[in-house]
Amino acid sequence: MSHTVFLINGPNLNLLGKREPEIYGADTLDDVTAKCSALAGPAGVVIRSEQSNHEGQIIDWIHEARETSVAIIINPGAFTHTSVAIYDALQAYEGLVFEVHISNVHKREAFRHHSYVSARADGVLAGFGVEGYELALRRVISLLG
Ligand code: CA2
Repeated sequence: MSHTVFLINGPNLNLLGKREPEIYGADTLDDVTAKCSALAGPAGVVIRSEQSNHEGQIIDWIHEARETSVAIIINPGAFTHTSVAIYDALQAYEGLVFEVHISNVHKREAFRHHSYVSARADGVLAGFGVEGYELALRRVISLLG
């Protein structure tokens, strides 16, 4: 039986690979999804990948994941640092949660140092570029056994 892992990206990450490559690299979100799907396939995992600039949409996807997905890999973008609502939605989700940040948020402005999501996440990756998504997925696959 195949497992679904829900890859959720938050605001402005639709610009990945199109702006600020010195911070976020040259890969687009489609490239990230393709790389994760290539890694997932042989492990019997299916990737569902979505991006939204809207907090409520992200919350709706987290609720949907309660019924459909064994794990969530989430880069909540700037909502990381502001959203109690995304934290609450993740608290109601029982599967694995991995938080990914492309940049090392701890090396950046102080307002990026706190994450509401980290208090729920099973693991946090920051500063591994877009490879962080694949590293999180490797961990999910390993934990699924
Ligand atoms: O490092 C990360 O992945 C962040 O989650 C990215 C967010 C930022 O607010 C967080 O503090 C750290 C910003 C996403 C913006 O994405 C862009 C990608 C390419 C070009 C412009 C913006």
